[in-house]
Amino acid sequence: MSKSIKEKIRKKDFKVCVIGLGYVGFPLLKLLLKKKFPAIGLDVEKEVVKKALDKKIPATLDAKEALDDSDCAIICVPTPIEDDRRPNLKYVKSSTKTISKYLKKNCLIILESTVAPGTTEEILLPILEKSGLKKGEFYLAHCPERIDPGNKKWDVQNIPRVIGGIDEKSCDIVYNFYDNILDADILKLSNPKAAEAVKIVENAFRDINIAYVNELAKSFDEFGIDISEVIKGASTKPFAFMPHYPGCGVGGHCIAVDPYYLISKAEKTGFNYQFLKLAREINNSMPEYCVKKITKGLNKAGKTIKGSKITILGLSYKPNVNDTRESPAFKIIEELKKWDADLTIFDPYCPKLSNVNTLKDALKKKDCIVLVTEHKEFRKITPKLIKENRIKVVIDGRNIFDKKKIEKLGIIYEGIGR
Ligand code: SAJ
Repeated sequence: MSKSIKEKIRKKDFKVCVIGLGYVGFPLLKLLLKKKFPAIGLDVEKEVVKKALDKKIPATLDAKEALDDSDCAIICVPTPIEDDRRPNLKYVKSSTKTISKYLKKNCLIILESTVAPGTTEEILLPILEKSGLKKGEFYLAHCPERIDPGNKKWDVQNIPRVIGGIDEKSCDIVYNFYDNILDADILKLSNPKAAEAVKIVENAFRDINIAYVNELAKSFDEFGIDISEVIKGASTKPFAFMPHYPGCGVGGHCIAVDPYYLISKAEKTGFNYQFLKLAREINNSMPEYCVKKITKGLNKAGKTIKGSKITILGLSYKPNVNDTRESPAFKIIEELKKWDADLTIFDPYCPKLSNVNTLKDALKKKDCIVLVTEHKEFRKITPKLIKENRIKVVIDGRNIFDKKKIEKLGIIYEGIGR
């Protein structure tokens, strides 16, 4: 049977439904269509489906239309964390229940959303078996997404992937499927848990490394060491060092979220991830640390937060995108508001959340500017421009400005670790 499925895949006589048309599902759907698969997108948001249809991309709100005659369903829905930082699987569960209604023998079900190890076998498989089909009568695997929003070099087609199937046939057929759409290496792992763990381990690795330099930055502020030059120096080592950079916080729906999947999974078994938790604690402390630097900088100018005109530059969690999920900017703003700050907010990628819409207005007649997101537009802010606007204090939340030149103009500069 798997031979004929592989034949169907090879001939592109293989209908694929992509569930969830966000930053993961939409590029995947476009790639499937580019590779001439009869593919269709399924989403619950009218706007999302309309956007796809406006671009002549087949999409629907109707599960029957999307799934009834599909040979494969790929789940690319969000897996956020709750306020108590526990994983929220409601979208994964509801998508799987929908698939289960239309599940037929020999269908492929692939979970790409990031989940805790064990989710595919412990949550998805039982829901799919409610269809009446049993394990072995359909194919189920986890293939974690690795989309990096804004990355020009690595995209859905060329990013290497890993696959873990609930059985060997599932792994083999899903491997064959991806091999027909990707131009990238694909590694087969022994089970879904390993594949689920890969994604979280790679992102927790990044979180830990960022926490490492964030803690160093706090200490270097005490010691009068410029962490930027230390990282630059350490990066001259041609092996065994991987630079990460301190900042006013770690945002986004990957790095700031994924470690909690492992942490909450481990709590069920009584294991305590001290290291992961400490990294999250340090990174979550950075917005408050940034506010401390704002206070310090203003005090040096004989001012306090209350009564000072402060501009927040950037709301997105990372440069040159308009994604504000888990962004440290909001924690910084919340903290400053507690001190009655007179705030101007400017993010060129988030006009609706800004209260000015030009850099000129963001800088005009301000006492202090706080760089939170290193958008390319903010790299135009030269020491000369800062001086011309008679700004007294610069808080460099991403250490991108020229400290020496700014201080030479008699302007107070506070970075994160410099
Ligand atoms: N950040 C730091 N210091 C650093 C790097 C990042 O403070 O050295 C902060 C950023 O400002 C941001 C947050 O961490 O607030 C996350 O930044 P990110 O560059 O990791 O961006 P993400 O969240 O989009 O991460 C994605 C991830 N991709 C996937 O999960 C598929 C991650 O695995 C990638 O490593 C990352 O992109 C990347 O390298 O761009």
